[in-house]
Parts: sequence; C-alpha cells; structure tokens
Amino acid sequence: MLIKSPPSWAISESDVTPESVYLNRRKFMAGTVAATAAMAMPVLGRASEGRTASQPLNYAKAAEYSTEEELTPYKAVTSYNNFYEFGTGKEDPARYAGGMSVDPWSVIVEGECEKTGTYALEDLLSPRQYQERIYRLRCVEAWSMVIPWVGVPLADVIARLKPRSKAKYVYFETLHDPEQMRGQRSLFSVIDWPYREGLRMDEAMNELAFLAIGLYGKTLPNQNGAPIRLVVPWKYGFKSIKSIVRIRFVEERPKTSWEMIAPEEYGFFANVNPEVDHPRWSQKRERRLPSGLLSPNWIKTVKFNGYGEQVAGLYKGMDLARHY
Ligand SMILES: Nc1nc2c(c(=O)[nH]1)N[C@H]1C(S)=C(S)[C@@H](COP(=O)(O)O)O[C@H]1N2
Ligand SMILES: [Mo]
Repeated sequence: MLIKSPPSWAISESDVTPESVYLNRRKFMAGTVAATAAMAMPVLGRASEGRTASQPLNYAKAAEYSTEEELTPYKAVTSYNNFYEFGTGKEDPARYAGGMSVDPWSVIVEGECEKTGTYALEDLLSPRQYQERIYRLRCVEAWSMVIPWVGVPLADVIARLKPRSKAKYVYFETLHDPEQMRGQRSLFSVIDWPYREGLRMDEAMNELAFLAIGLYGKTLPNQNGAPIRLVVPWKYGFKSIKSIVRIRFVEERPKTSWEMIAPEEYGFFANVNPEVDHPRWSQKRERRLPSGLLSPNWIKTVKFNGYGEQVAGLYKGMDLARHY
C-alpha cells in the first residue's frame, strides 16, 4: 500500500501550510480542472493508489450531542453497510468501495444561493472546526447502530453559502461514476443514478443535521460515504446520503431516490416512527448491531429515533402517518 499524506480536509486550518501555498492551491482547485482530471483518470491509474487508509482528524467532543448507549464497534460500522453504488449486499461496500478516489474532491453548489460555485472540499468545510457527535442510526430495514461521527453542523455550511429566500429545500447528489462504482454498471439496479436526497430548509438548518467527514476520530472509510456524507439521525438511514458531490438550493420539493423507486414505501420525510409500519414489516422494533442471527438484540424503536425534543416542532400540524 502506498503511504499517502492526509487529505487537506483532515487537517485543521491552523495546521495548514503557509498561506501563500494554501491560496495557490485554492486557485488551482477553483478551476475544477484538477478535480475533474482526477476523476477522469483511467481506472488502472487509480487502482495502483490502492486503498486509502483512514487519517486521524482533529476535533472537539460535542457533549450535548452524545448518548450513554454502547457504541457499535468500528468493525461492524465499517463492514455492514448500505451503499448501492457498490452493490446491494451488506458486505459489498466494504469489499468494493476501497478503490474510489476521494482526494481531491469537489462539491458543486448551485441554485438559490449567493455563493454558488465549485468548491474544493476543504474550502466548503473551512474553517474546519470539527466536532464529534454520537448519534443513533436507524435504517428503514429495522437495524440500528450507535456511531461517533466527526464533522460539521450542516446549518453552518448552509449559512456560509447564503441561501436566498426562494430556497425552500436543499437537494444533494452522490457521485455518479460507473467506472469507479460497480453497482452503477449493474443492469439490475433499481436506482436511477445518481443517488439523490433532500431536506426541507428548516430540517436542514436543524441543529442535529450534520455533515460527517469521519467516524471514530478518523476520516470516513469509503464504504461509509467518504469523503463527505449527510447524517440526519431522526430520519431513516436512507436520507443520510453518502459521497456528496452536489448541493442545490431549490424552491420545489426534490425527487429523492427511494421515493422515486417506491413512494408508497419510502416517503420524502422518512422520520423514524414506530407507529407507522413499513407495508412489508413492522417498524416497532429494531436490531441493535452487532447482533447475531441466533441472538438478535431487539430493542424498541423510538419516535424520531429519540430526537423528538430537537425535531418534533418541525412537523407540527403534519399528519405523520401520511407524511412518513
Ligand atoms: N449514495 C448513497 N447513500 C446512502 C445509501 C446508498 O445506497 N447510496 N444508503 C443509505 C442507507 S439505506 C443507509 S441505512 C445508510 C447506511 O450508512 P452506513 O453504511 O454508514 O451505516 O446510508 C444511506 N446513504
Ligand atoms: Mo437504510
């Protein structure tokens, strides 16, 4: 394995090389040429880079966003995943996502905001004051984990992009690159790529909405959505879109991937709710991982995944049985 220097977003602003070098690199990245060229590189060239090891991050623990529950071990968090771009099996992402190139990475910001443009990831995240937050993640398939994420509040990033009053929703897209993502080459894929997600603006500005760049103190493994993914812990896991390359501020509610596939099973809001069963299974309980098939660790599912105090107000007057 090639030894790689840490990606620039892994370093806090104060550790960064002299300002002149930084500004030059910024200028270079701003053209997007670098990022596009890297993405267009032949697969063989990238493959020789090998698996990028996770890099340690500097962060402060956010005590108010924590839990006493036991953390799901790193091994389980990084080996049992949903990331259909790499296949539909739970072990496919860990097996096949390693070759995805995540450095450099750029994110396009467009639509109803003042600061549209193509951002190098480190610039989107600047001033790079990372926090650790321990959140529950509840998949619509009735399993859950407790994960220590590292990242930044989504609200801080959005505020810097200065959305206009017309922006009622924020829309996200994952990388679409069939050369790197074998699931996107599959003829049997149910998803119309790229993977799409969205939040209502007030949901996106809620204190809990988080952009994660790491877990367990290190940069995200590719299978968990490197280099940047959304985490909205009061909603079913499919809302927490991985490997984001586009953020668009829009007036109309966007079409999202799982809603496009089966609107009667997966709603736009997708708030965790034990009172509304999935048409094919109960949502009253969940398997807290790790839990073997022989000794499933079933626990009760809590409305809004236990985050009602922070988010219930967003849905006042809405019939959550209909707007699931
Ligand atoms: N781009 C993309 N994002 C995605 C998915 C996916 O298939 N593609 N799966 C979602 C689902 S269903 C879940 S439960 C979580 C899983 O996150 P984890 O693998 O880090 O636990 O990612 C979500 N984000
Ligand atoms: Mo999920």
